Amino acid sequence: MKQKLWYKSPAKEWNEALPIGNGRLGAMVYGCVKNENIQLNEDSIWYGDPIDRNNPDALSNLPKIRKLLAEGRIKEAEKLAALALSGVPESQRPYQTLGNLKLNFDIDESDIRDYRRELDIEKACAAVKFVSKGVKYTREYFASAADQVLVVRLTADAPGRISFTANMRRGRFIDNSGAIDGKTIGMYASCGTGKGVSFCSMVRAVSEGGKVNTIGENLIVEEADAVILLISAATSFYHKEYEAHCLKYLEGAGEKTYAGLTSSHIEDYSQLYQRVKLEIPNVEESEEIKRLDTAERLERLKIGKVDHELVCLYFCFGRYLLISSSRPGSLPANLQGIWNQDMLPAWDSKYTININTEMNYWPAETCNLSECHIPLFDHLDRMRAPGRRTARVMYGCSGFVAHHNTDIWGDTAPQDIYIPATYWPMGAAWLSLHLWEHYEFGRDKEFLEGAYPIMKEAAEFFLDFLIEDSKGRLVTSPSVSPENTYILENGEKGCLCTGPSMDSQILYSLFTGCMEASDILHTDRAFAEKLIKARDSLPKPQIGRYGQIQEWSEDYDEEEPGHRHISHLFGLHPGKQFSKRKTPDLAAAAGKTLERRLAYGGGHTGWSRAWIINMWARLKDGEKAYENIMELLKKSTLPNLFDNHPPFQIDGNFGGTAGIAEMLLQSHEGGIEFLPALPDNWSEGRAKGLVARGGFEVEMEWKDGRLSQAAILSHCGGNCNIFTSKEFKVTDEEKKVVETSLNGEVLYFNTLKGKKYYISVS
Ligand code: FUC
Repeated sequence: MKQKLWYKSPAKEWNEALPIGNGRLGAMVYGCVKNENIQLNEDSIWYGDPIDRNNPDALSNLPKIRKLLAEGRIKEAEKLAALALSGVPESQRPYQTLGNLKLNFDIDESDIRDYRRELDIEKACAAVKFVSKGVKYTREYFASAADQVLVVRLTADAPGRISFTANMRRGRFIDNSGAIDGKTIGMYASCGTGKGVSFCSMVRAVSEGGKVNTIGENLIVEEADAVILLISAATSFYHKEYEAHCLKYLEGAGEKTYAGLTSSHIEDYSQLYQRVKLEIPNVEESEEIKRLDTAERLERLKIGKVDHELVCLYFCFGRYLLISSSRPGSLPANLQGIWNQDMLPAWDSKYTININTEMNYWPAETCNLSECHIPLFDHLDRMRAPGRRTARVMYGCSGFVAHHNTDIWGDTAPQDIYIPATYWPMGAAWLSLHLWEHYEFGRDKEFLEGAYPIMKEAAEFFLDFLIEDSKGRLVTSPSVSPENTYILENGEKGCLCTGPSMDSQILYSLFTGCMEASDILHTDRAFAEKLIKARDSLPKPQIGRYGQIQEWSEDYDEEEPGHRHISHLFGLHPGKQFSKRKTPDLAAAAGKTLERRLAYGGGHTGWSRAWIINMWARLKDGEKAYENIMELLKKSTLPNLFDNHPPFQIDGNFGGTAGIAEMLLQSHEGGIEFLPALPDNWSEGRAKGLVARGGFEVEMEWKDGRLSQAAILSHCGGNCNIFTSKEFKVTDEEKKVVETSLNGEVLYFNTLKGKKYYISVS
């Protein structure tokens, strides 16, 4: 199957439009014949200034809240927390649309034939083709990271047929718009006062033949043979002289031919995209299926038809979206990546860091896009100064802390006044684990040297913040188990609590990561000793009365047993505290937990379903992982393959892609495991470029549900461990047999940096 999303008609609404992006700039292409709409985004266009929202009354009330919790006076504790811990004001800043580029074509719509709209994810290029009155029109759209512009090329196979008026729209939220020069229009806006972001966006027409001029705020092209539109945007977030930058992008791109723009774009994009391939062929290759467009294929899958190729396309689309929304130097992918048409989007299209932002980055390492992970680290660094202040002002602690959301300014104070979510102090700790993940996959010591101080600072907060509970355990207080509610034996309900399981599991991972990092860097022994002690005193995972992993420190019932958050299985995924090999009892309890959540309707949002796929994969249950991929596609996927929370939220795309990778390759238990959760009906296939911890890039083929051959490219050298019950023969690039040893179920051999090793299965 070609790696294309394609459709037989223009998008009727935003959820059908096609996303393009270069990390910073994004667009949704509708593909309308006469009145084309290109909705634009720039990742730093957010409303409002950075503000210090730390509640000045937090610290003095903290002991009271803790005491009330310890005494079981939940409602009183929650009431006081809402008053004393909530941010002032309660909300961070929203991400906003840049606006829309409207192209009104002088074209007869009455006789359109052969319409096709597509997004080629191998080239990161959208296209619209149709015939009107015998003339064939082609429109191409891409977002170039190489040239920092959006490019639209309009052609026809007869001369003088391209005539249109272009203008930019942003409702009432605009300061100024008009001509910049005879072939360029611009729009200026400011998103708040003081230190808030100001920006401008410009559109230039470069035509072959015909005439280009401007009238008012309109760019007018008449009877051209072909036109290139260059669209740029720049903001004060990135550049003080943003207007000059906006123009500079246009000038730079304008010096290139279309072929030059295209080739630098494709070269840059391919360098990331082409690293990974996944093929799982459909057993029945029917002609009928090839005639179906992407939306029709999705509908066909919804009625229970098998379509492995569509699953592969979905997987690749997740990688496409990450490359398009998160590039070194850009902001991290937010709740909608970069694609948002609203001024006040759902959940502000911010960074929700009690699952969603982390999920966005689950495919980064395993799916060979480690560079795309970098914006998250930059942002975490941005959160440090505000997080230190929050730690000190709210809790009187050292280190840095964040709650369940952050925004463009790295705001760390609590968001909303919503007890199930707001007062959760684990955001920075969880995000810091991504630094450690990045190191584990890439083994870049220099990176770790820069990352360790951030991990350490996140851990330091908890050495101060943790308190001893009545059983002598070190627990977080106050906190919540995102975003569930527990029921006490007397029927009272609550959210605020001490020591929810997720917190201890995150801290277990963070402390372990810090200790290992300090070992690798030969630094900070004394601090590591403190962490060992603290880690030993954290509550251990407990199995509750349903055989499940306990969500709270007591075996409470949940108000919503099918809740979308499955926070207490953090230790299964993305953590590695529970595993079938090392902690079979906890793994079995994790399975029970999932079954119970699902029996009560869990997985009802896209991201929740995606998490479940990853969890079943970690439990090596290919069938259940596959069932949940089907549910994700059937219930939570829009016609343009965007994940549907609802509304559109990109985490499910990224979590789904990561889940598919997790079914095919795992490496979190100290070795590589090929095909750990292969469902029966993926009996044959091929995957190239997935990455295992230790810097091993893997190529593999399987037949009849079993690995048939594999190759491992060692990026860092060192020992390669493989879990296997089979005899593997390993040869090097010169076809020489490599000496291997077997230790229980682990086969290991030494690798040299940059060398490839071939595995044949007997
Ligand atoms: C969390 C989730 C919601 C949603 C929001 C952005 O609060 O519980 O489902 O994903 O983040």
